[in-house]
Amino acid sequence: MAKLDIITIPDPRLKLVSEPVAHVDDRIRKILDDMLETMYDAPGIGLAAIQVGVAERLVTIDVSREGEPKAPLFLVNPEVVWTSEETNTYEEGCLSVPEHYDEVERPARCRVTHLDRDGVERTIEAEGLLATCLQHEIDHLNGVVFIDHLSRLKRERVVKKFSKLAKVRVRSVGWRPSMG
Ligand code: GNR
Ligand code: NI
Repeated sequence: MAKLDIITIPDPRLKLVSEPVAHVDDRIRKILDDMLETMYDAPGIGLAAIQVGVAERLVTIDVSREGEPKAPLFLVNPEVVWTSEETNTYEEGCLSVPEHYDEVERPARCRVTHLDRDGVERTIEAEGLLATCLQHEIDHLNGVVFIDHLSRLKRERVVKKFSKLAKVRVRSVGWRPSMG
């Protein structure tokens, strides 16, 4: 297993629509295992492959609480096939928007079909945090980040802050002692 680097906004790769996976093989299982390790290390409760720069429809999730047994989920080609009329508002965060949290309203319950780590077709009926997390991750596969659900004013503020941070990072990486 290997820990991967997580990309952050405004990296344009986060806007890509990820490609469906044709076959769940060892290459896919290796990416999923590396994603899970990266997610646990971050730590986060979910991760979409595009967050580690891989534009394929792969997601890992574990919403088990501290002290409880780990409950990793591996989802290949996940698809939301039903959502409830009733909605829920959660304070969401994202590993690609570090340390920014905001309320997002989404359907409270959803049904998601996917292939598991062995390529077997599965259906998940979810509510609560799992329902929110599934929708957050599937959004990533479609190039949508949770800040896209905020008002334009809020979103532009967040993007501006992270754009400035990215420039500071580029400047310090580019710095050489000989440059004075
Ligand atoms: O770790 C995460 N926490 C979280 C909290 C509320 C709603 C969604 C999430 S997902 C996030 C990890 C992440 O960025 N996944 O894409
Ligand atoms: Ni996210």
